[in-house]
Amino acid sequence: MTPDTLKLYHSPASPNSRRVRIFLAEKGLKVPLVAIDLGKGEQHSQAYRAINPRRVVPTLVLEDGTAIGEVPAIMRYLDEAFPEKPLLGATPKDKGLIAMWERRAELEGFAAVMEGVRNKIAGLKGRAIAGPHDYEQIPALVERSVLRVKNFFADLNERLGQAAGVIANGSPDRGSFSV
Ligand SMILES: N[C@@H](CCC(=O)N[C@@H](CS)C(=O)NCC(=O)O)C(=O)O
Repeated sequence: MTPDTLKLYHSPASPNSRRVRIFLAEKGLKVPLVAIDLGKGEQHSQAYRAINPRRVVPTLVLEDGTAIGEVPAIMRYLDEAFPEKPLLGATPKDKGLIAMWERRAELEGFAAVMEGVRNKIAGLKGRAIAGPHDYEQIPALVERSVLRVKNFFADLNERLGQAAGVIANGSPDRGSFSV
């Protein structure tokens, strides 16, 4: 199997799609891209729903038609299918540490930003949560989201300071570099 037999359904402006495009670039993989226009609501079309009933991007489609949604799942598939340059860890310890930092960054940083954006911008009225169901915005969540993001960056800075120490001490540990 080669990367050109895969297809990544994505949107150029979507942060979740971007995570996968960055991952592909870091691994040096060229996967054919199919753009879904979220502004025009293409994610809700019958054609796209047949690929991903959750109506979100990104989706990775394999040669046999299997569709994998959810960014961490797509990254996991790519890292295991093309193991030459593992980005998610090569040993059980590294895999565990990287999964831990990845999940923290997603839950505490990425989700916090998304909560603020989706509850604020006019274009997402009635669509406060991506997916097959419509949810009204809750403006009060925006202020809390700003605080969550601030705290996330402060915590991240502290972590990066510790990781810099690990690098300086000459004991490289890939898990320490995953955020
Ligand atoms: N949990 C999903 C989230 C995917 C998601 O929220 N994608 C957004 C773009 S960043 C989307 O497709 N939004 C469509 C919409 O808002 O209707 C993942 O990890 O892939």
